[in-house]
Amino acid sequence: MDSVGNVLGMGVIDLDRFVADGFAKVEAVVPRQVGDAARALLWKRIGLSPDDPSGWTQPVVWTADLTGEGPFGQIMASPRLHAALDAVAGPGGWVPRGSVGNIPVRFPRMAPADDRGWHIDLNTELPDGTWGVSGRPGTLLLLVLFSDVGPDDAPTRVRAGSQRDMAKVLDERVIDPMRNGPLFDETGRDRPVALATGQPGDAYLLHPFTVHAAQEHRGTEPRFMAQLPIPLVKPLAPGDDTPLARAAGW
Ligand SMILES: O=C(O)CCC(=O)C(=O)O
Repeated sequence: MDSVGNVLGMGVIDLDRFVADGFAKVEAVVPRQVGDAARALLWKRIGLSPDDPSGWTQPVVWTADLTGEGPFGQIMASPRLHAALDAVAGPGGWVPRGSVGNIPVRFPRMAPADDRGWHIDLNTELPDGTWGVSGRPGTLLLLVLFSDVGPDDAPTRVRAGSQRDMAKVLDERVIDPMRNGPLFDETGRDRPVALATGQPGDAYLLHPFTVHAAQEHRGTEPRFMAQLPIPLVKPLAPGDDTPLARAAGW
């Protein structure tokens, strides 16, 4: 167990798992009721109803929280979330943000969207303000659940341990993810696949190199989840002494 984790993350995040698998769950960053309140706001925002499936006509509806209103602000201010981020990135190694950002709502009972490819998220800002992917990432990925997500409810798929494979193929160069689909598809493909299941208020921290993908919704209740980058104070690099660096195999 990491010494930082012993002090800051104990009981919040399993750092050994994070280092081995490239992701770990943080249960109840906020109480379930806060996650439920966030979902209620999101239903209004997308103009659909949990009680009227006739309106569920698209496999994915994108919404967002850009202001940190109510429950979203509570989530981003969560002491449990902050402890987990301190444990993974080192105390003060990440930049707080107040809103949860983009939220794909995935609906059941229809042909799935064509957005289920294996990938890692954009992690490196270029001087012109555009983003690419590199082995010196400036972000890690946070997923926050706002609905009950079981194995059939379109949980994000995660190739456990794939961050180590990705660390070997990336370097200082910033690449365009749109031109590197086959690389992402291939990297870590023999790794076991884990599912980001849980309940409203649960979260997952993903290493910026961990390969993951959306999937079809085979359940009955729409899945609400935020996916947001958490900025690092400085880009991750070999020689760093954090669980993030150790997870990369450096
Ligand atoms: O499960 C999802 O909806 C997509 C998750 C994802 O691909 C991401 O966070 O980048």
